Amino acid sequence: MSLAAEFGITLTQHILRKQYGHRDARGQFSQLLTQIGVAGKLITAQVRRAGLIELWGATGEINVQGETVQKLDRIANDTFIEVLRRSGCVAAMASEEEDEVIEVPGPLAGDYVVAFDPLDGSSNIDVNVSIGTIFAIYRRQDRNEVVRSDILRPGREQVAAGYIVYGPSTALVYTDGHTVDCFTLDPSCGEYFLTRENIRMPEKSVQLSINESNEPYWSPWVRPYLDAVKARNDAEKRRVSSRHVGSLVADFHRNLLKGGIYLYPTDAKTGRGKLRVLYECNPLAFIAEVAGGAATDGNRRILDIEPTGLHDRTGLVIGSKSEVERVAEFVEKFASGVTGG
Ligand code: FDP
Repeated sequence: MSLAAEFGITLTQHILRKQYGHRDARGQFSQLLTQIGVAGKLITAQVRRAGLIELWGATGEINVQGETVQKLDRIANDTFIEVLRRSGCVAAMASEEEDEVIEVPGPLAGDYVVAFDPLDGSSNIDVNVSIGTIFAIYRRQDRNEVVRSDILRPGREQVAAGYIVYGPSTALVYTDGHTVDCFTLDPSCGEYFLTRENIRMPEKSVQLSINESNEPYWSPWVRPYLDAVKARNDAEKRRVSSRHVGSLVADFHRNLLKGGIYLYPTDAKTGRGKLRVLYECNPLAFIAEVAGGAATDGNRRILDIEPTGLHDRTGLVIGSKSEVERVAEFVEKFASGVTGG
């Protein structure tokens, strides 16, 4: 076997293979996905050095070149924006780190709009725990100008979505609405290789991810739901395990591969959730659905939420379909005041 045949399929080869199935494709979508991969490599390089920079920064927050050490989430944000801006594929962007929409004017403006969280799980950066970039891709609606509805639109209109987890290895997962595929970055050659094709989220939910210290703010259905999940564990010999990284993207990635549910319920007093609709919940919900899972805010499908602001928040229940449906039963039961049984 030749050396080339021993390699896996690279991200670029996979994207091109898919593009050839669309005869009228002009290649801009493929180019955009490839450039997101490039941004992921650049951010990986920074994440891998973060511990070292932190050590240098500890002596006065100045790096070896005499510059103030920037926060990694700012670096990731600037990197993502600049790579996408130069790609020629994007007309506008919305980022967790930016108050307003970032428009790409002139000849560089492309056919797509991207909403992203440059570095999800940022409270885990300083302690060397997995973090990630999450992105949602839409086709722009008006060729001449960026309109409000290019950005503020329901997640069901996404044409692609994905995330890059910076963990023990860097993994890029994306969906084009047909399959969910995972690529792992080989640091020795700087290339992503296809490592999991057409991922299906296991129907059996074996992982439970929730920050239980939020209990004082929960709606009445949450505790009974968790008790029911745990009660079943005894009978079924510990069917689920609690696993909560505290980086949504890492928790989701694990549950996607192993089967599980992640919950960040709305605050019962304010009725507000913590997680952002446009660049956290929508892309992960799209991936979950394509992989056979589900995502709701408790009962309403995440992808049907009509956002009114760039940084709108929602409750999130995402994971194996049957488990998300079971949550909806608890929500309904407690909303209707039927609490017995
Ligand atoms: P972080 O605040 O560290 O950026 O919305 C971001 C997020 O992390 C998620 O990644 C994570 O799951 C969640 O918030 C954690 O929030 P709590 O600390 O309130 O549990």
